Amino acid sequence: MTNKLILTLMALLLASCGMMSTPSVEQPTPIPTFASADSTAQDPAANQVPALGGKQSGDLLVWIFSDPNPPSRGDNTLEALVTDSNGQPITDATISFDIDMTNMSHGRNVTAASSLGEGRYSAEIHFLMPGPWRVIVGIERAGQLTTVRFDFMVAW
Ligand SMILES: [Cu+2]
Repeated sequence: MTNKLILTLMALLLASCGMMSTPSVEQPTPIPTFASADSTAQDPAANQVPALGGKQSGDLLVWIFSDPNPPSRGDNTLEALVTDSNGQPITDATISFDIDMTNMSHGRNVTAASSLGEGRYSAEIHFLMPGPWRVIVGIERAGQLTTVRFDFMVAW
């Protein structure tokens, strides 16, 4: 099961590498202020307007948050909020964070996220170095895998 998922992820990564001829000109994705799971005050899904750091893939909307914000070298909490296109939280997905630098590879580093409920998923992430990083959020649901990529800068 795990090996199958990893192979699928690798195949998707290879496919996306082949399709993107100019990945280096991509603008880093700003990461919005972290909102903890028990804070519903600024839930970006509530008003159905994509926040900074939010992306759509198929009928899924994905936001990424970091604590601290901006993400910094060392230990960070990454949180993903996943909803359908109507802003309804997706609570039954299996979420993973695949992180690496975009200007050099630090090898494979995939962390399974824990569900916090209400479409929120969280994991502890360690950034080895400051600089340009990306996280590929893997969303596995009903046997289907969707990946959404976010590029951002990690501070000192
Ligand atoms: Cu590095």
